[in-house]
Amino acid sequence: MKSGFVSFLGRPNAGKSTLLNRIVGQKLAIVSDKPQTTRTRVVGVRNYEDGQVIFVDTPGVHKPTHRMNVRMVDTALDAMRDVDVVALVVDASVPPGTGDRFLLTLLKDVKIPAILVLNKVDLIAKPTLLPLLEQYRLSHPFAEFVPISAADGTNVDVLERLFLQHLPEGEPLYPPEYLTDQQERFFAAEIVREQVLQLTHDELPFSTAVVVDRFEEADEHGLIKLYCTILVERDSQKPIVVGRAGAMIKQIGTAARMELEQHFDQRVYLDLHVKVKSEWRDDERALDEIGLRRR
Ligand SMILES: Nc1nc2c(ncn2[C@@H]2O[C@H](COP(=O)(O)OP(=O)(O)OP(=O)(O)O)[C@@H](O)[C@H]2O)c(=O)[nH]1
Ligand SMILES: [Mg+2]
Repeated sequence: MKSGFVSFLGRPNAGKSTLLNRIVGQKLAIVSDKPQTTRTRVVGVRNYEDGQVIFVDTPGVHKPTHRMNVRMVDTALDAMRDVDVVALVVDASVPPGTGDRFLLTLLKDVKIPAILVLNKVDLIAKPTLLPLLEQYRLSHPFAEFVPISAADGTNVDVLERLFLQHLPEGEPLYPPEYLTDQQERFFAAEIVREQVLQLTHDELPFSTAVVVDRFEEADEHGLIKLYCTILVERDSQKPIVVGRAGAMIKQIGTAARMELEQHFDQRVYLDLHVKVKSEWRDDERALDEIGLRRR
């Protein structure tokens, strides 16, 4: 038997969370087409006949502009320690840049096997793949190079076999039914935030957060009651999230409720509020409150 930890490292938007969800077969991490979607580490366990892998999804590494971003990047970098394999997930559909070079320098200090995952190959023409692989081959002694599509699943099974190969021998660390260490409150807040990300634009995706104020377990009618606050940074942002005559907040609420009901397999009553909390991205207490890890 093999067992151990594999962490995903990469730039924002590379597809790390999509890959985690694909591998564990459940939506543990929210996904969006905007960068910096994941803000904390998300763990997912997958059991195989011959082993158990604990996958660690992390926030995309970027230049921090606020305390929030410092915490996000610290979380990603910390996840390279105390794991057995690190997978550098790269978006093959965009040309490598300074962010990629920064990640490669970080890998220099890493003693564990590093696997290069070239994601989104469904978006690129085959001939562009080889030169890209060659470029990465010259840049770091990766243990493996695996082109995949996390979106359509291409080659993901091959990648999973390679992860197992590079893990140490060992008995499973968690019982077979164990999936994640994330709490239900986390999923509730993230599912709401995913809709905010999907339905808003410009600065809003970056400057909003969701706090669960109250989470009432299902009552005798099987109804979960959830009271959440959407934080924004400026007075001018509140009317955007609320929308004309409340149209936007209604849309966010309806879409989130449907997702929540699917997630909890229960009926959900969702109450959303929008609150201005200026500079919350630089407010350590606010960051604690929304559950961002402190180093
Ligand atoms: N076409 C295509 N799109 C993908 C693939 N994998 C992910 N995406 C899309 O890329 C976007 C970013 O995906 P995420 O999984 O949120 O990326 P991430 O690396 O977790 O991003 P951060 O959390 O911001 O670091 C989403 O719109 C995904 O649907 C893929 O293999 N092919
Ligand atoms: Mg992510």
